[in-house]
Amino acid sequence: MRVLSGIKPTGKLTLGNYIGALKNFPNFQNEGETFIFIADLHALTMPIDPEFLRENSKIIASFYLAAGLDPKKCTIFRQSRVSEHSELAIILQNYLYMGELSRMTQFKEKSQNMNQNAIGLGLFAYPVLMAADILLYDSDVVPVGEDQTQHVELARDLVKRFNNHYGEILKMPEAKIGKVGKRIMSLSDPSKKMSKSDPKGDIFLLDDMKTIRKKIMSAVTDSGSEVIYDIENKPGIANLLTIYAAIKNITVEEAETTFAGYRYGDFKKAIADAVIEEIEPFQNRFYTFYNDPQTEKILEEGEAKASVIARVVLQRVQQAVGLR
Ligand code: ATP
Ligand code: LTN
Repeated sequence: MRVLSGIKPTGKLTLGNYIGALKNFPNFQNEGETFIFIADLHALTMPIDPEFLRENSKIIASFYLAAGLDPKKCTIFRQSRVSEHSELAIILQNYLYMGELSRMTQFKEKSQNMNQNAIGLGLFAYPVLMAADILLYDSDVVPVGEDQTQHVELARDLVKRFNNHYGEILKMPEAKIGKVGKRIMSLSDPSKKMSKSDPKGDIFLLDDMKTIRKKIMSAVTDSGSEVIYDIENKPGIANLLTIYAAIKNITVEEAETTFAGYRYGDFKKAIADAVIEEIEPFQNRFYTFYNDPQTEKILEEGEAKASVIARVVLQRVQQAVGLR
């Protein structure tokens, strides 16, 4: 079994990224051949400062290692350094259609406030490159948060279309979403996804513990007093219960039972304790890898390894379409 996923170095990673993606990645490396990359080409789809992009790529690599990814068991690399990603994307762009790309939620959300005459082609074609990322490794499983499943579905449509035309060339991938915490909401507005491009109300993974506690204690809840899991009427409380359940690897029902009869203040304090207990040692591991020159070597080795595997699939596709 092949597993592949990535995170784009667009902003400061949040607790949502940790729960929805980072925390789950290491579980896969014992089950199959795992490829985890830094989606730096995808980061260029929105305006980004070059220095920040470079720095953030290094930060994400260190997060991967801190989360427990082991370079002996898993290939970790920068997308842009494995040029096969770009080469395959250029071919695959011909098998996804403008109609379907324009219906992607992420595209609609990211482009709605932009000058409609200045939307980059890369943002529009984002799912093409993402399909190339996935298909380049004959991936079976793609662990992602809920917001990315639409892109994986599109990659699946592409496989059907392509294979119908050329025979069994591309492998059919499947998205894998964590049971708990597939969509962590913003602490300041629980109707919105916690996102790294939204500076308000999010817990960033490199926030100091005092800030994390403060953000959780001031999370938006409601005027009631019962700690129950009710997404419709108590989205703030439901979100905090989800965060707790995901961190403790329990179900939201179990979390609900744990906090039955708690007052909001005590409840929030317990959530803050749990988040800090998880994130503090994670941060310490992060800084160790961040300051270790070996981290760059790990990426370079990963890139060499990834390229060997990617080249095989790329050549298979080139052959199928008549480029070889
Ligand atoms: P941006 O705000 O720049 O679009 P993002 O915070 O959504 O970024 P991505 O790089 O798109 O982050 O996501 C990395 C991974 O984290 C993806 O698998 C995504 O599904 C997951 N993820 C992101 N936000 C959340 C969230 N709030 N809850 C759960 N998973 C999330
Ligand atoms: N779009 C993803 C990042 C990403 C990805 C991928 C995830 C780029 N290519 C391939 C899984 C598989 C995101 O926003 N997290």
